[in-house]
Amino acid sequence: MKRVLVIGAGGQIGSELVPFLRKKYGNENVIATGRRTKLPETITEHGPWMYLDALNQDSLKKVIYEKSIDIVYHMASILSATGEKMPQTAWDININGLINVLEVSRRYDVERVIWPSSIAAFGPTTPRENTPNETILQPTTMYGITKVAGELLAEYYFKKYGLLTLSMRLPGIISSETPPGGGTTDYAVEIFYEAIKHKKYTCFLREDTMLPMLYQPDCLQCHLDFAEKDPSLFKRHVYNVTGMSFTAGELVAEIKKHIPELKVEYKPDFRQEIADSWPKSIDDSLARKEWGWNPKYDLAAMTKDMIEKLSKRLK
Ligand code: AKB
Repeated sequence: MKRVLVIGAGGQIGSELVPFLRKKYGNENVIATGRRTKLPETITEHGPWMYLDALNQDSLKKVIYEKSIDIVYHMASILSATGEKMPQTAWDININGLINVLEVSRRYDVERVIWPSSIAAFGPTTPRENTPNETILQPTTMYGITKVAGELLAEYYFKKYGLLTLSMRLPGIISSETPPGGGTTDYAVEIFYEAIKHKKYTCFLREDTMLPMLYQPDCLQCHLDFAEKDPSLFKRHVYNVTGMSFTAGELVAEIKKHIPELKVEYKPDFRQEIADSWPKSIDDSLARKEWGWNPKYDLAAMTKDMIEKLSKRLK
């Protein structure tokens, strides 16, 4: 059985990725680690977990060596909006953390390192509609700069040392367990909480802002596919993935089918400029063709499922 390390297990994706991977690899074989966010009981009660700071190479070495890790998921990251407030911290966590993970992984014979990139790797000079996998990467945010640098760094470790590195360029992730923090696409999660709790929401992006998104179950499947699929299927190290694209107004209209009383105001803030520099929609045909990416959720199915899950949880 594979031994898996998840760095950043307290985050929006990590907190659901750990239980998902434990179903596949067994509770004891998936080690959850965190640094800042408290790990949820769904993680700490069912399998191994510990404090780990990816900026500390010695503690990374210790856990990868002692636990004979085969697969590393490096999920710890500062997102786009926080990155604009603290650019140097974003560089430190996103890049110095990543190079430590890559360096220790290649020294201790880790089989695969899976590290999410983002649509933030694209910028205003990239074609914004149906953005191809291979295209111009000139981001204008610090977060985006760390994603482009990270993609190149991960590929370098493959070319130089043969360490298999795989990255998906994630769009906004919509999920019902752990809210995201510090991103530009966060509105698409916040709105569900506010719609259910208060029937009103003030959106920090304009109504006509269109962004690509992905629902958590599809996101988790993508992470598992990167660990499980035959390496020969991957013809590149970075893949565009997407599940849907919608404007803030289209999301509101869809939620109103379930919660007609919802009232939304639009008050764009500094995150509007970030959103305007990103693609509206993504071409993920290479992921579909090369390793069988096949997301299940569209806007209607995601909205229905989010409202059902969150309504139960918030009660
Ligand atoms: C963000 O909004 O910063 C992230 C992302 C698209 O990578 N969700």
